[in-house]
Amino acid sequence: MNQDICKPRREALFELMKINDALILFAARQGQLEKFKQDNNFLYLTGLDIPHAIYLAFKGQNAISEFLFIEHSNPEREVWEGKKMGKNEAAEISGISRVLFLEDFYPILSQYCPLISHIYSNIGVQALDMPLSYPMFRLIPVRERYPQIGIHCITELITPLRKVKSDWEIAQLQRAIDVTGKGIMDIWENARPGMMEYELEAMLFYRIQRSGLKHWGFAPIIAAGGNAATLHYEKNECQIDAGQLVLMDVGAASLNYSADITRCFPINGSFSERQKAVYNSVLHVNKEITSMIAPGVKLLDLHLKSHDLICEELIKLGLIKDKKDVNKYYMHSIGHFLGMDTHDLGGRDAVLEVGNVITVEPGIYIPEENLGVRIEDDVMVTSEGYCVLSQNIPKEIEEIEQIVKASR
Ligand SMILES: [Mn+2]
Repeated sequence: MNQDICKPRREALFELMKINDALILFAARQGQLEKFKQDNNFLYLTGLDIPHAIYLAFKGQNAISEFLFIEHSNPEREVWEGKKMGKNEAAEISGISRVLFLEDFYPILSQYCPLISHIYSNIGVQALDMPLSYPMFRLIPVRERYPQIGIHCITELITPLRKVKSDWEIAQLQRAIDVTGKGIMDIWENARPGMMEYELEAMLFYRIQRSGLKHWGFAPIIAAGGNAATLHYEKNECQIDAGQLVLMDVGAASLNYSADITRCFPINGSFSERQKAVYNSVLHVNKEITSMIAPGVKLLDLHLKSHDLICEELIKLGLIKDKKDVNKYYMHSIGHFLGMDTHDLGGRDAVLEVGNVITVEPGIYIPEENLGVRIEDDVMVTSEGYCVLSQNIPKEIEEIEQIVKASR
């Protein structure tokens, strides 16, 4: 990411701000012996993948003032942590010309505080029974000394920008999706009955890193048999028995842009008749809902329709008789916005617009039959309707069986 991408984003955000509003974004912190993952809003606006930095912008009467505060390098810490990014490089990547060190943050902020009406920051959700987020902790002195300043979470302000993806962002998502698809097919070819769920996870992660991506988009779910009926099963620790259907809800990330794909396959290469019936019910709903996607359609209406369609399928499958029992076998919503956050900004009441990317993920979960099926695609809203970004990842029973069997 560089300033050609993130500078126009900042300019668009300034347009949404009022005079005397300020932005303060804190980079993620680097924990000891932890893999670093940047804060998504900070990365979106600055393009910088470095810990501890702070971005400050103030919208004055006639001009915007922007500052970036970064860590000092010091020779002792360099032995442990390596070289830090310098001021010139940070300015070059972000397009923010005034780069200072972190100790200047409060002195500079103090100069602006008497003028500021509202601060938008990545403080996250604040609740009495939750610890303060790090950004909120850093803003406590402001709240105490300048109680007239409103401090707000940046989410609402930035959502209209982040939910419409640029071509560059679509390219990141497409890369993450394609690599995830290759990893899923690696698993179809190499998984065998008797393997552990985490061995399949390893095959996919090998594909992700071999393909030049570094991270998962979210904790992968590899769930065999009845484990698939636990919606957020993340243990991936069970042995896979012959005859089981394996559900994989997985996604690689490309520069924090996350894929989110679910596919199911039979470990021994053939779906049983019952697995086929349930699978085809879910596949039917997946296709029907996808075909409804177009600008102007409400995400909530897609969900309500999926509810009706799954209801019909559950009756056909002999699982329910009464409409009101759908929630017993389908208990989540049809999808969500997708982007830097796997469950991206956008909201459930959203009306779809060109450039949105959402997931379509109907499912049927039958714990009493040790069976759960979900089929999830990532879909971009276009002016003509939609484009399934995950269309190259097979989902027809015959295609999946063929790939699994060909390797045996
Ligand atoms: Mn999802």
